Amino acid sequence: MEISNQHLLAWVEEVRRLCKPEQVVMCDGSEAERERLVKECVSAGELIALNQDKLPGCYLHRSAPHDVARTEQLTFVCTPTRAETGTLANWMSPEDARTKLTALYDGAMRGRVMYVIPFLMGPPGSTFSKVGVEITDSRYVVLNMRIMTRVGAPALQHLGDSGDFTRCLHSLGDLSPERRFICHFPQDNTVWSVGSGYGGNALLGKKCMALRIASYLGRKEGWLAEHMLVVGVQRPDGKVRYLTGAFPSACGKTNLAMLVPPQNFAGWKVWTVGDDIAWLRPGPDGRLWAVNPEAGFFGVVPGTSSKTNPNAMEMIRRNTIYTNVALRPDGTVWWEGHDDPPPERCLDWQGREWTPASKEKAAHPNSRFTVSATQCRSISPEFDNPRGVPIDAILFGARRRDTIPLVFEARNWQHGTFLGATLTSETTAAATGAVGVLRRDPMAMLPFLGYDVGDYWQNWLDVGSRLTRPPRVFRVNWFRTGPDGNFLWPGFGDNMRVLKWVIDRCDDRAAGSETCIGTVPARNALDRQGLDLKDAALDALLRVDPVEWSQAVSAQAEFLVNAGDRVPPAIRAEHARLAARVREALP
Ligand code: SAT
Ligand code: MN
Repeated sequence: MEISNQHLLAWVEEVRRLCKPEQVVMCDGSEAERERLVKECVSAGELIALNQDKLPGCYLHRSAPHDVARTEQLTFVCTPTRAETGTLANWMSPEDARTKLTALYDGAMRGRVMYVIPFLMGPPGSTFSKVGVEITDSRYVVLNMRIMTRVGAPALQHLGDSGDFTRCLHSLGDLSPERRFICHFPQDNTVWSVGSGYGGNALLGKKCMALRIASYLGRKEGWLAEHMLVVGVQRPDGKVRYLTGAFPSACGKTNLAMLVPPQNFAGWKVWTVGDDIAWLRPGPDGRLWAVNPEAGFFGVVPGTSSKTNPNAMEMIRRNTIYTNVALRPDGTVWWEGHDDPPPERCLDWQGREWTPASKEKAAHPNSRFTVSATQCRSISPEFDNPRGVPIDAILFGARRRDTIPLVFEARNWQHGTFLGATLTSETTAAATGAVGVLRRDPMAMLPFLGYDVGDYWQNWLDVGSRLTRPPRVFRVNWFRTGPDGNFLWPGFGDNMRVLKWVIDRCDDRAAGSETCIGTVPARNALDRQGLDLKDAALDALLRVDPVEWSQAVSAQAEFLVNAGDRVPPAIRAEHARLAARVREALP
């Protein structure tokens, strides 16, 4: 492909001299390119062709066994001063990072092909959209980026002669965690990643650019880059309201984004705009507008079934790259939670013989599908709209077995910002490390912050102050458990019942009950038709226990200290107000 942008060409030349590849290939996003790369990957063993009758266009990739999730401890924000990165993200000085990584990149592509991928994040022709260019020595990365972003002409057209693009450099290196670094240079609009071929570490348009770098750009330019799904909820009268939801990785964003309402919700429909990332800007009308910068879905596979996500099951039957799932003898794939029972025998995610008697899981808990958004039958007609969609409600959700009710509403934007700021969740397999550990995850952005968290909260407040019709803000929790340890709420399609209450609140037609933490649904305001949920279970789901909450308030105080000295006074004030209300509610 002919590229005439001098800034781009100069950077490619600079990287070529450093990495010393045998060949440089400019990616154009064409079908011919895809076919060529797939063929090469299959003969090199980087992809396994699946049963093309049953799963047309589908392939399986097995990653290195120690390279299966984001490695947060090896991810750095490299600002000139430590204070700009703040206390919650890992900091490395730009000089140290450049020195360390330059040594690792030096000659790293010897004898290999260096691919140059111009990509656009966001719809073509949108003022929201941003161009990135990823240089990589991984064909798997090229194939995934082609699905997850708009590659080639849309990016080059958007860029024109400008040098305004995110420079994303990636090399597999030797895949060793000892020599793995994911470094962000927000001031230079640059990402350097080496030593991993896994999703969020290697597909640099996603978390690295669209969240860490974009959050920094958003602060400079007055908008928000968030770890959020975006959906349109259509009422039986045809009116669609849009909402976003911030949840940590592997807490069900993809399932919620593709939700199919239960039987008795005739006329209701959920439209998918995005399942992972939202870019949000105040519009001239005083509302908050959102686009999904991505073009595909990189979803968690285990647990995906016709019950939990029928739209996804249909979507991943063709043209899908599977990473780290199990392979059945007939060339189809399987995972824990699949519709089919465990196969008598198969190959696990590492290619080893597996039977139901095996101790380990067949699919890795963080195995993934990569698939184009165009294949999703619930994709919103507004998906590509350069204007974005107007947001009426924002949900903050996380995994919490106690304390947090199924849903409650914030008093206003500032209180809503506080709810997001103090989000706490149990960790999942999406990052390496222990699973099920409670940690603070402000706005579900802990692993993706591109600058100091106090400044980040201030940007939320500043954006809010420019909205004359701000979205309402809600906290949701599908994961509360009863005394037996089982989930109290069925989740999945039944989450529609919560969405309906949220939408009805936006229309001022759902009853709420005031508590010390916010407004929970009035007992009969939550639609339980067709659901076998006893009053006692509903009460347990909606219960606000002041004793539990006074512990939560103390833990929040500690966290607000750890968050550093740039925490906005408005956030501290919300905390003080909550503390006072909880104290009053104590028996
Ligand atoms: O691997 S990714 O970071 O892209 C997915 C996730 O953890 O949310
Ligand atoms: Mn995510």
